[in-house]
Amino acid sequence: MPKGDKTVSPAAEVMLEKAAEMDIGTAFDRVDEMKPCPIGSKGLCCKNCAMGPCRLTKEGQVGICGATVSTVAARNLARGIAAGAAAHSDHGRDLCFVLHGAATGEAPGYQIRDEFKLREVARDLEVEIEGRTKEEIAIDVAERALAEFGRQSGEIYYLARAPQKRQEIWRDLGIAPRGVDREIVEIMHRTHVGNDQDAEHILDQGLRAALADGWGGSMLATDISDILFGTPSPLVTQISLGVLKEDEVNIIIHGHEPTLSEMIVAAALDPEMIEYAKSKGAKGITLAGICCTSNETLMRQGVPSAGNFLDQELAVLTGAVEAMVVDIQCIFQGLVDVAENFHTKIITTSPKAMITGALHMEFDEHRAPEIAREIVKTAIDNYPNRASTYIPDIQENMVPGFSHEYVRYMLGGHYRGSLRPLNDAIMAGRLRGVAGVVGCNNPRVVHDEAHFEIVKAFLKNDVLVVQTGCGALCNAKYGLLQGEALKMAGPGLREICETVGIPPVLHMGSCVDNSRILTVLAEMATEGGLGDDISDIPGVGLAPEWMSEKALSIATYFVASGVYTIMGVKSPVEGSEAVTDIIGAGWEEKVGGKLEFEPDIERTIQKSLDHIDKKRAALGLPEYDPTRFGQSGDRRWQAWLKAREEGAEVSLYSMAGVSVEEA
Ligand code: NFS
Repeated sequence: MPKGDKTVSPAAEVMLEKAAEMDIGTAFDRVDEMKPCPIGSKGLCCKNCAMGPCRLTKEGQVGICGATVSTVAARNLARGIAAGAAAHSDHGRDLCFVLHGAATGEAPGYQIRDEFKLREVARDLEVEIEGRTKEEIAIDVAERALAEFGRQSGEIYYLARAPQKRQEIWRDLGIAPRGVDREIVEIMHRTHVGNDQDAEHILDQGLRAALADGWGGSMLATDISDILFGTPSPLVTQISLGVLKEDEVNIIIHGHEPTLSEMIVAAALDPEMIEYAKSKGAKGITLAGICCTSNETLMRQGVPSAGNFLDQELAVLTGAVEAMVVDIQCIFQGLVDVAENFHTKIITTSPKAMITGALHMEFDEHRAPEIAREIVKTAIDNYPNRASTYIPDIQENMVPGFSHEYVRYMLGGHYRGSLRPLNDAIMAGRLRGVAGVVGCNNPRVVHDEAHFEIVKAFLKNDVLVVQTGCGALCNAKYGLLQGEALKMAGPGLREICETVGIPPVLHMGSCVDNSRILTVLAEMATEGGLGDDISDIPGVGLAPEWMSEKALSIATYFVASGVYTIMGVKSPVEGSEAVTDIIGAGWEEKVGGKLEFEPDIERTIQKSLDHIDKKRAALGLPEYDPTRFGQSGDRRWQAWLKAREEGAEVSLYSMAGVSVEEA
């Protein structure tokens, strides 16, 4: 395997060499052995009934029921969106149950950590606040939120958080969503054999279900996580496989829901547990996260991250992991096979996700602290079984935790928190625009390469980047999520970041926290100066290494909210020109955003910058011109610095309206 062919991560590179030496297969190898089906990968295989599967290979061909290429491709895409929306939203639902239990006392160990946010959410869900205890409010919030998932008619409460114009677009198109459960069921119904057979109409329901996820299930997941575990604010932590320790019990928490991982964090910090670890010969207990569990715990608790999606098997290969504790989503079944070569225990915990061959220790929020302690103890008991280890000495600092509340606060202060300075910076041209770069890794493309290259190009071009999910973890590994990355930023972006005191790439959380990006976009649109809808903002959304159905749902709700969204890797509807047009030009005409699949990194960057510039021009903003701004201030400021360096006696006060040349 030529160097750099599989990953740009030095730590992953080292571990892949180790895997090859030990003859242990990982996803990086399996991807070579498994050639994708040329029909299914283009969206042209229909297996929705037992007359088939019908494999359509060319335009004009139809299935046994007469379904056309566009109908089949649209149905497949819609089902992908439904599955993704279901995954996010079911995660949100479980958090509602935990909030309910925390308020009634039935879920000991959980508490309401952010009462301010609880009240804010209560207001949005029309729950009475005055004269009530936080527990009383929380019970109603949890019940109202649970009812949102199954809302049969009308529209979900949080749609009101979108700009007025956006809400009207949704209503006019008939895609303002009811509860996410209902919208998902409707996709499954419509795509059953012999039902909805118009590609555009099928995909309208895709937009509606995705909106129910983004502005419903996912947004509730974010809000309720913040209420229970605290709204994130920036802190410093570390990332990459080097965070594992040679002489400590290493426990990796992997998956998505913060309910279990927060309890494991508490158990691992318990002095009694640490003593127990010492009694087994370890110096202590190290926790590290993978995937979105990592995002949840690093931004709230500062728990270091071992890496992103494709790092999961590599972490086990270190031989230094006593237990990998997983809950739901993005967990490779292959972990069990890799772990068989080591002492590592793969511990499944969710009643929704068992893996054959793994140790199942089922989680129950009613006994959460107790179960978490049992799991940590199991890991500690496994420490003496450790054989040789191989931990790459590679790690990087990162600053996660930019919740939209914190972004508002850092830009406007405590009393007048606002996004005004952000809008002003875009209007002045210091920032060319904004980009959300999110989503997975996919072994079909070089691990982390697209995330890294695209974000570096954005920084150079004065585009402020926000990241979530495995994309955020990727660039954290390469040092972009810290102040030092400012050296890669263009002059205007650098100036803004230096003034506010932020890195040029903002970590906004896990994948359900893409809802935080929606909130920021909605506030930017209503703040003034950048039009009056999300689709007016000079910004783009990208998922350059996507692989999951969740990513399809996220992309679709961004598009439905007005964002031009580009996904990498390959198009799942490549086989249908008609469907490619519907989600492209068709959706752009309907909702102002479009969905494109673009595997080429350079073209992705160019398309993104062109779109940002097009939106700037439509708003009548000055053309982007990096020469107008200095490294640390505008040209006048630079001139002043230079004059001082040369020994000139120029007062800073003379800067007010008077150029240095004049002074
Ligand atoms: Ni998102 Fe998070 Fe990662 Fe992709 Fe999986 S962990 S929910 S789906 S792989 S970004």
